[in-house]
Parts: sequence; C-alpha cells; structure tokens
Amino acid sequence: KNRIFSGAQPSGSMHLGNYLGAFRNWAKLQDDYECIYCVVDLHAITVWQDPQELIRQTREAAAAYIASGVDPKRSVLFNQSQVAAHGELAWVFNCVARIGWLNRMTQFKDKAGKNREKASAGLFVYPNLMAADILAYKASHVPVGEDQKQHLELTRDIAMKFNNDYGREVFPLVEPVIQKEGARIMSLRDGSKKMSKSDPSDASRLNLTDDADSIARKIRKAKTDPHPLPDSVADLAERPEANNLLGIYAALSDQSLEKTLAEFGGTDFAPFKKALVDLAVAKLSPITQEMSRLMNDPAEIDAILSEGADRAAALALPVMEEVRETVGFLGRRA
Ligand code: AQP
Repeated sequence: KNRIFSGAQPSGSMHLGNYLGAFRNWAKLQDDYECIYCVVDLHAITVWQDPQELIRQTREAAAAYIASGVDPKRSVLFNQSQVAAHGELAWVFNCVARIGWLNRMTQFKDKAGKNREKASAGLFVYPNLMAADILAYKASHVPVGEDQKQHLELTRDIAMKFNNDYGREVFPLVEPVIQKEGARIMSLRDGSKKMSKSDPSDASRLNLTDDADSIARKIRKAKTDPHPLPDSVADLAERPEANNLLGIYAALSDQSLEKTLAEFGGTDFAPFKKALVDLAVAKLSPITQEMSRLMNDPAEIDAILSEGADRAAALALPVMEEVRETVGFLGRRA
C-alpha cells in the first residue's frame, strides 16, 4: 500500500474548513492507503502559543481527527513533538534547502506580513520541517490543498537535492493527492479570505466545537449580497459569499453545486440559510458530541497519541539510520 502523511496545526480551534478540506478526506483515504496523521505541534509554535492552550488544542485536534472518522487503530495518529525524527531530519533539510527557495514561499510572505524581520526563524524554515514530516516516513503521497502545493514542490526539490548531493536514492518524490474542487471553504465574514483558525473573528468560522445555537447564529449572520441566489454556477463567479455558502451546502450534503443550485436558485438567502443551518447542525453535531466525549477524558486521547508516537517512531527509525549513515554522522556502536 502507498503511504500517506498529513497533519494540521493545533494553533486554534479546528473548523469546518479543516473538516471539509482535510479530515473528512483523511478518513476516506484510510481505505486505500497506509495513513499517518499527525497533530503538528512543532509547526504551531512558529507563532506564539500559550503552553497550556497548546496542550489543550493538541488534544482537541486529535479529537477532531477521530470524530471525523480517522481510526487510530488503522492509521498512525500522534503529535509531532513526541517523535524526535521530525526535528532531527528538519535540521538536515535546513542544510539542504537553499535560502533562495524559501524566499519564494508565498505562505511565509502572507503569514509574516509586513514585519518580516520580527517573524520567527521557524516560520521561515517551516517548509523544511514539513518536508521532514513527510520524508521521515518516506511517504509516497500527501493530500494537499491549493495553498500547500508550493510546499510540496519544495519537498520534492529537497528530496531530489539530497539524493543528488549524496549520490543515493534515499528519498522518494512524493506525489500530491489532489482533492476535489470546492474543498476550499471561505470566511463567513469575507468571501475572499479562507476560513482560518487564526482569524480574530470567531464569527468568521464554524468551529467543530460550536453548539447548534452558535452554528445557527453564525450562519444567520454570515455575509451575503442583496440579490437572490442565481440559477447557474457561472453566475456565482462574482458572488464570493453566495458561492461559499452554496459550496458549504453542496459539500455537507455530498452533492454537486449544480444540484444545490437546482434546489435553491432564484430563492432569497433567508430560506436557504435556514436549510443550511439544519444541514450543518445535523452533520456537525455528531462530530461535536464525539469530540466533547473524547475531551472529557484526556487520558484516553493521551494514550492514543503516545501509542501512535511509538508506532511512528518505529517507522521513522530505519529511515533516520539511513540518513545518518548517508550524511556521515558517526553513530554509537550497538
Ligand atoms: N478554509 C479551508 N478550506 C479548506 N481546507 C482548509 N484547511 C485549512 N483551512 C481550510 C486544510 O486543513 C488542513 C490543516 O490545516 P493547518 O492546520 O495545517 O493550517 P492551515 O491550512 O494554515 O489552516 P488555518 O485554519 O488557516 O490555520 P492558520 O490560521 O493557523 O493558518 C490543511 O490540509 C488545510 O489545507
């Protein structure tokens, strides 16, 4: 079986975008791949995280994966900081990747903003850690959203340069698993921004921990435009908010945008939003409930993550031995 690696940062509340764009797919991929799913806490601290919150959010992320259908028995599920190979291989890759490559990463520019000089060095070398996450397991496939494509390209460049520099085919060239269109969920307050954990406005996203009342309130208040819903997909091009809400409906109901428009085209936003509230509550409440059950007993999640970390470390062990030998790191005698 081909091997998948993927992860999400425990840097805030997990939201509908994470679910529709990632977790739900991860669950499906378990049928066809050997899957490694990681809560990437090392990545999270590239921007400041309160230590107690980081622990809570790490558990919450793991709970979100499980509640979305990731099975910790079939898949390897753990948090990144428990497996030393990630940090170790990232250092080697810091010495393989070129500064010029990293300078071209658009996500760094977006996240660092104007104050580049004040961003952490970790945020700059983040793509090298991501390459290490994937290659420590010699994963062959990575499910990526549009925003991560550039980083995956960098992972391939790093693998290629490493193999080339050392004259050995140590690392595979990972392939993206392209997700279906419409997986990009936008902010409820601004149809041009993606729904994001780090958006200061809680009303901009549906958190997977939101109760039915909050979901209803946020959808009712979601930004719209003054026109009725259009009849055709082409007419959605200039209407980002309508496009987003219809896209969410389509994704949650597992039907096409065309079919959704056939149902709601020509109607006002109000009745559509009512239907969307009902659908969102019906689909998300089992996830919210399962997450809350899991969060009530952190010992269970912690045990799952530790056991997953043991399995992950065992998978990374031979790869790291090969890396050390290839690079010329003198080892302890057995
Ligand atoms: N809005 C989104 N629509 C579709 N997919 C999304 N993902 C995130 N937001 C959306 C997918 O979720 C996975 C985990 O993401 P991440 O935690 O690594 O970080 P991110 O992509 O940077 O997510 P956020 O919420 O926007 O976090 P912040 O605000 O911290 O940057 C990924 O597969 C991602 O594509």
